[in-house]
Formats: sequence, C-alpha cells, structure tokens
Amino acid sequence: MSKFKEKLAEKIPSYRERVTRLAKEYGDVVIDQVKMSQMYGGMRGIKCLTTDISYLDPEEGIRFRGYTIPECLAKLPKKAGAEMPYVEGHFYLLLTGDIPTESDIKDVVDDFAKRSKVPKYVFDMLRAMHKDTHPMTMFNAAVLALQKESEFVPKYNAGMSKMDYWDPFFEDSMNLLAKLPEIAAFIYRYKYKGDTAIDPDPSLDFGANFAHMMGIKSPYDEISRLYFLLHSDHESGNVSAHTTHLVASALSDPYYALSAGLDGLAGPLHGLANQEVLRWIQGVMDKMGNELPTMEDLKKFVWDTLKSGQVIPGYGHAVLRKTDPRYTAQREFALKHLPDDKIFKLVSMLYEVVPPILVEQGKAKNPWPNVDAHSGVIQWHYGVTEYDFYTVMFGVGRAIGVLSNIIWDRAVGQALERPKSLTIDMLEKIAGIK
Ligand code: AMX
Repeated sequence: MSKFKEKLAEKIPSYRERVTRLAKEYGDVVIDQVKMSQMYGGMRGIKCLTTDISYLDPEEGIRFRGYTIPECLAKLPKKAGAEMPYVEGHFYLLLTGDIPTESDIKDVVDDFAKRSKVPKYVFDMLRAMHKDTHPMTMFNAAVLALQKESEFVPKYNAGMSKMDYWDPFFEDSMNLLAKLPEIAAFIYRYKYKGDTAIDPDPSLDFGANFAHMMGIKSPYDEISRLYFLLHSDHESGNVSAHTTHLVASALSDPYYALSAGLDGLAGPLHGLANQEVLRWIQGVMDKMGNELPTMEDLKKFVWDTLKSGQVIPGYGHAVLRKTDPRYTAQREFALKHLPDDKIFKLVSMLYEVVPPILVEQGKAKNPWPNVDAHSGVIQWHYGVTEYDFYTVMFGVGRAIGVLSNIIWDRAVGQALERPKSLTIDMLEKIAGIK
C-alpha cells in the first residue's frame, strides 16, 4: 500500500465513528425545513448534503479542507522555482485533510506516473468519433470507455464487505485521474492540431505534463496547475459534484460516476459557461472591429444581451454573494503575466460595468463574477483559442474533487440517495388550495 493510501486508511476509522454516531444517536435532530419555493427553485439552500472536502461560504468563497484559496496557494508545496503548487499536493490535501510534505507529494506523483498509461482502445474510439463532436462529449466518452478497467466491479461481484468499498474506489479514482491529462491533451491536439498528439513525459508533475502534452511553453504549466486546483471542488450541491455523488451512491463505479458528473458539467449554466464567456466576448470584439470598446459601448452591449433575454455569462452564482475568489486568483495571475492583453483589459472593463447593471436590472441575486468570467482569457492568451475545449480542462480539475468525495462517501458508508417526490395535487393540498 502506498504511503498516501495508508494515510487515508488511518483517517477513515475516526470519521466513520463520528458519522455513525451522528446518524444513529442523533438521527432525529432536525437540520432544515423544505419550502415550496425551494422544491420549485432547484432545491437552493436546502441543507441535506454532507462533505468535509470543501465548504462554500456565500461571502468568503470556497475553503478546501478549511483553507482559503490564497492559503492553499501559500501553504501547498511547490516544485523548485515554480509559482503554483503541485496539483498532486492539492489532491493529497482534499483526500486526507493534511497539507502534504515534499515526500508525500513525491509519493503521489510517482503513483500517478505508474498508472498513467492510456490504453490504445481509448484513442481508437476517440478517432472513430465524428470530428465535429464536442470535445466534452469526447472526454466523457473516454472516461466511460475506460470503465472496463474498474477494479471495483470484479471485487464487488466476487463479494466484499461494505466497509472495504472505499479501497477499490480509491484504486479506480487514482487510475482514472492519472490518465485524464493525457486524454484531455490528446483530444485537443487531435481535434485542433491535426492529430499531432505529444507523448507524456513521466518525469513531469500533473500540471506540467498537461502543459507539455498541449505543446505550450511555460508559464502555461503554472496556469495548468492553478486551473486544476481552482476548479477541483465547490462543495457538494453543484451539478457535477452532486451528479457524481448520486450516481456513485448506486455503487456505479468511479468511471460511471465521473462520466455522469462531467455530463452535468457540460451544461451552459455550469461548466460550459467559460466557453460562453469567450464566445460572448468575441461578439463584443467583432462588433467593435477588434478594438476595445468604450465603457459606454460596453454598457450598451451588456444591456442588449440582457434585453434579448440572455444571461451575462460568467456572472452570478447559485451560492456565492461576492466576487468568486477563483476569479480573483486568476485575475492576480493575469495582472502579473498578461497585464497588456487586450481581452484581459476587456474582462477588467466588464468587472466594472456588469455588476452595477445586474444590480439595476434587479434579477440576479449575485451581480459579481464567477470563476468562468476569467478562465477563458488566460487560455486564449496562451494560444488555446478553441473555446469549446475549456470545459474539458474544467473537467480534469473537477475530477480531483468529485473523485475525492466519492472515495469518502464509500469510506463513511453513505447510503443510496433516494429523496421523496410529491405531485402538484399533493402540494396544493399541503398549501391549503381548494
Ligand atoms: N445575467 C443575467 N441574469 C442573471 C444572471 C446573469 N449572469 N445570473 C442570474 N440571473 C437571473 C436568473 O436568470 C434568474 O432570472 P429569472 O428569475 O428570470 O429566472 C434570476 O437572475 C435569479 O437567479 P439567481 O437566483 O441569482 O441565480 P441562480 O442560482 O438561479 O443561477 C447561475 C445561478 C450561475 C446559473 C446564474 O447566475 C447564471 O445563469 N449565470 C450565467 C451563467 C454562468 O456564469 N454560469 C457559471 C456558474 C459557475 C459554474 O458553475 N461554473
């Protein structure tokens, strides 16, 4: 057993004990009530999920295992000379709750390297798909195609204790995560660079290897590390995390569960928003003859978008009520590395223009930018202008968080998820409508 897995195994019994105690001894304690408006409002705010991996405070933003984004960036170990922490170290933190040492990280880096070989049938399948297939469909299909590799399935079929489910979930998740950077980079170079895949370099860490396989020079390795870290987890209720958790609760293995979660990430109100942001920004630039608009022109463009019944992509959030710290972290990177980039300047102008307009319009509960308002501009700067691809990178990052979550779901014995539904007749009766 690797030191990493041993560490996790050490942590599980005390968490299991706490969860069993809460569920058994305090099983009747009321946590929340459900309102009619929440049943028809996407279940916003209902406290009915549990995770220790991240917590989203509406005002402060995400904390990973109790650490804010600036704290993670400062405390997690970095490769000598690197600006951003190892993705492997962040994964270690999410899974164990501890900030890793250099040697802990080496353990994970080496483990990933051993598991990273992508079987040829995955590439064959991707090449057999229609060239116009959305890269997110290709990515999700690749994850699903790998399902035959699941170690959970044969162990489950052979009969195993519920207490041990987490072990093959861990193995499947590690095997899957190790392969995602190569699958994602392959899709990029297959679709947009004339099928010129670049072989992985096993001596590189997760973020740097992805940058290498994309064929993009430093500091793209730094932005890859940052990007995967920032997109990893956002509590349990968002569509990708919740879907992965739900599907895994049926004891569908991590391949099935992640592929389902990624399907949710592909929606325009969720992960696809970063592609929408760039598409929308290009619309502004096209209209302005590729020049920066004036503030007045930009205000008009924003109002025109709203008046045509569309949302402003990259703004608003179901939980957050301030500027997303994931936006801020990317803005700080951009201020340092690409302050004169034209699209970055436009994104900065939007930061001034959009919030007051959304407030004036009075619909959005949160007028501030979310992570997606910034992700695309940095990718564009480093030459990744094929914005259909952005959600795939979001997916690589999100996999780190959602897979950590389903390993822990099995570790603490989370049950099959099965909420109850009511009919309109029943609700009208409850409401006292005659
Ligand atoms: N532009 C215009 N209108 C917006 C808006 C925006 N950016 N954000 C919210 N609104 C509107 C909603 O459409 C809704 O209108 P309705 O009453 O006519 O249906 C109203 O404001 C209230 O919505 P809300 O409670 O503030 O937001 P929500 O929880 O229902 O939805 C989100 C949250 C993110 C889907 C929404 O803000 C949105 O559509 N934003 C643009 C798309 C986007 O950036 N998505 C990415 C989110 C982050 C992620 O998952 N990657």
